[in-house]
Amino acid sequence: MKDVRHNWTEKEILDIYNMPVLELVHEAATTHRKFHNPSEVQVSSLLSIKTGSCSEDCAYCPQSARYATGIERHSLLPLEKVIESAKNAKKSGVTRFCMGAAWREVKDGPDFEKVLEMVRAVNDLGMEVCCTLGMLTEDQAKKLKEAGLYAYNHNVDTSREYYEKIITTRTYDDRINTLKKVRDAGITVCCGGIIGMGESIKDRVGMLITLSSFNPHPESVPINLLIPVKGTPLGDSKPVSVWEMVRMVATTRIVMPKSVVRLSAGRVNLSREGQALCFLAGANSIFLGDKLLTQPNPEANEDLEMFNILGLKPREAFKRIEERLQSTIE
Ligand code: SAM
Ligand code: DTB
Ligand code: SF4
Repeated sequence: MKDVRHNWTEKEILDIYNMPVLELVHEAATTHRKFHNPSEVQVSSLLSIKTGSCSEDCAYCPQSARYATGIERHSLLPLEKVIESAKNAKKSGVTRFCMGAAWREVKDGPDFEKVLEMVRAVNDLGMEVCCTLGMLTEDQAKKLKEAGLYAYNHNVDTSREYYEKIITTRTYDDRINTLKKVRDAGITVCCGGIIGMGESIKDRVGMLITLSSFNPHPESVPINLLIPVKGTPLGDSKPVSVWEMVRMVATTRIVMPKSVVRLSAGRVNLSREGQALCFLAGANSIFLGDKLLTQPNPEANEDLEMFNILGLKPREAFKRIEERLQSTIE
């Protein structure tokens, strides 16, 4: 059977997700070793370049203007602050720098011009530059590419069916259209979602059907564990068990064998042992640094210590899948 498939069925993915968990981890670890160097982890860091006051109603998000979450809001950061933050990240071994803005969509004008400058500046530091700015037009995607943007993050978040329970101010198809524009502009795609929002296992599988139907698959797939933030509609959500995170990561690895699977938000609520199982099950990217966009992440020192214990090492920048495959074979 072909290694990379775009026609996974619900039954096939459900059967994988529901395997006895150790069998599942073994299968995912085997797939992982076929396509990736299992001791390499891609290390990214996040900077919120514009925080809060977002017009959207995403039920999980502390940055929506509709919920009182007490986060510190700010308009677009000055270029120097961004460069300083990227330089610091580079010093701690980070190879991908991701800039996030709490926008529904990008608007042409001075702010977008400033973002283009930021992209150029971070690219000049020799880092992979990623942005997550909301919806884009074709022209904006092209301009970001020309400025040196390497990846664009735009998540489908959940299944098509569950999506409308979480977000009403834009549609699943709006998201997919932006992702198409990103792909057509020649930017790599970073697209995943969240578990722990009250969705069913079928919804998790539905999200994986959407993601794996993209051809090519997204180069990165972030799996976020919901951080329940007080003031948001999902602030009182029950925590999901670590086994569900392990199952989700493992299933993602099997269904999209060549993609980088990122353990994204929510690592503060996972033990080291829990994260180790996720790495075994095919996760091969994290965010380093004590803050995500607005919410806490483990301290960088603790993560570097975890890497030491687990024998993991940060992967160098711009290493594409073909080169990684080569280094796995060597
Ligand atoms: N405004 C842009 C957008 O929506 O695409 C970019 C920023 S948005 C914060 C990026 C992603 O962060 C969301 O799609 C969601 O998957 C994730 N996220 C936001 N809040 C979260 C939370 N409380 N827990 C886990 N993931 C979260
Ligand atoms: C993604 O999937 N997770 C990151 C990144 N893409 C931009 C964001 C996580 C945000 C967690 C909530 C916060 O810090 O505000
Ligand atoms: Fe706005 Fe993005 Fe948060 Fe939704 S996820 S409220 S679009 S910042």
